[in-house]
Amino acid sequence: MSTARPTIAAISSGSGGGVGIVRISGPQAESIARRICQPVPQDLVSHRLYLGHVFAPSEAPPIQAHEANDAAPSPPGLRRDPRAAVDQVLFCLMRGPHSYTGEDVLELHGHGGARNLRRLLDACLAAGAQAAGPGEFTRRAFLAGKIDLTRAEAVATLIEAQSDQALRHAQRQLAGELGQTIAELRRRVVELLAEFEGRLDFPEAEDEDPATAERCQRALRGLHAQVQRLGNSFRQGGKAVSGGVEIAVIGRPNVGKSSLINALCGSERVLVDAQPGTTRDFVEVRSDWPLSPSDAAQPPVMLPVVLIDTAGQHEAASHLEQHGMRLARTRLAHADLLLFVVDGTMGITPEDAQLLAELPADRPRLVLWNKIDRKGCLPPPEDRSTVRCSALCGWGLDTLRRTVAELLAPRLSSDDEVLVTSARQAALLTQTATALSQALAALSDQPQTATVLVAGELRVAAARLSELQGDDVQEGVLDAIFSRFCVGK
Ligand SMILES: Nc1nc2c(ncn2[C@@H]2O[C@H](COP(=O)(O)OP(=O)(O)OP(=O)(O)O)[C@@H](O)[C@H]2O)c(=O)[nH]1
Ligand SMILES: [Mg+2]
Repeated sequence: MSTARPTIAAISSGSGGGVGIVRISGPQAESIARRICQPVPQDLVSHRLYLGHVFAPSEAPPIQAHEANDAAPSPPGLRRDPRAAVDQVLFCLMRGPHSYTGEDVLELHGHGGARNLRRLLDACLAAGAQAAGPGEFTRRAFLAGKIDLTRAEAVATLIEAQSDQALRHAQRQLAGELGQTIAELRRRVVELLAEFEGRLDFPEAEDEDPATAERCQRALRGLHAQVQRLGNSFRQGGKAVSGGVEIAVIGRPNVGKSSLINALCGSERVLVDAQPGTTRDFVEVRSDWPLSPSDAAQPPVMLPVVLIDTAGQHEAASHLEQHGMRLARTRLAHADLLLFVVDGTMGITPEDAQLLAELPADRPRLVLWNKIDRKGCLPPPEDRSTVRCSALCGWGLDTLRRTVAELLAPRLSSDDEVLVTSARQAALLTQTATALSQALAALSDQPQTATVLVAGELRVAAARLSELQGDDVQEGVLDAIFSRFCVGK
């Protein structure tokens, strides 16, 4: 009995466009082609485009059961009327393993348009295919060993890319750069592990040569530093590159936080009112900021940002406001940059000073001296971290954008480095770094007796790196990763 996976089908092209693609993958791909496409030559050549018509299988002349190996040619002389066709298509069969999924893959290139593509897909489903789930083609490519998990994740990053920089990083991951770095790190961990396990097997032969201990320590230190740097690259740039820079706008009620967000987006996205306490929930607004001046020859480089409007922070808050303030504080703990808004007519009040002191110290921040259009606005302190602006009149916003870009420049100019762009990868690298640092600590404390401990930690480190590549990874983890994908990818 065959244990082959079902044949799956989905619309694989995005919305719009003159041409759309329906993709079918699995053992029945060829027999489905023979059931619904006409004409299909008997000696159908792999990876070659053919012109033909697709018919719903119910309109097909009688055809035998469509098991994997009974790909019968369409009977000659029984040509169907093209006027009854679903669509005229170019179709291509890519026989496994030389295909995206490693299985037989059939692609139907039909006319674009959601309705037409849906009918093409229906013909495939009626001919025996099952509707594919999100990311199921890429999941099959991973399970067939065509790509490792870092490359599968790069496919999702590529599709979600909001900037040229994100696209470049995704392409590099897709080419296997991160996978190769991880494989090399794992090779070095396993090499060290073999050395320590050898000592476990032959304790009498334990090498107490101080030069050997020093060499192992040096190797561990080097590995730890590299893993840590790679793990940190997510916070320092990968997150910004893949999802956009998160900027939290905070301050007391009524200082103009929501007005500033609207001014920066150029449209009314959040509520503004003269009454304090207007914003209760945090609100996320996506926007694209030009990073470089545009000229006629070249479009500007755009930085995708997520502006986060938050509830005004103040002492005498109602129960509901306090809830909003708590939510705001939780959200700003994950932001890449903090914009603290001050009402320039009041200057830095004692409450402002306290709020400023309570902000996470490790996050870049700017103070926005707002409402400078108003009479009696106080002079701001003369420092580079204060920007004067008027959300109402739009003054100072270009300076603000420029200053933000300068502050984030170190994170955004890391085109040459391999970056980690998923939280899963970053978490596994952090766990690897922890295991390596514990191995290092054990080796430094008791160089003669640490063998068991060091071997144990190295085993953990090797396992985490394997997980990163996708070995021994649990179904649930795969489900979570591929649920990010769209259907058809
Ligand atoms: N003159 C002047 N008024 C401003 C400026 N920015 C905001 N305002 C006004 O200040 C009031 C409060 O603005 P909001 O943007 O709602 O302030 P907020 O900080 O979001 O307030 P909460 O949501 O209540 O915390 C509104 O009446 C705005 O029109 C500015 O630059 N100049
Ligand atoms: Mg507000």
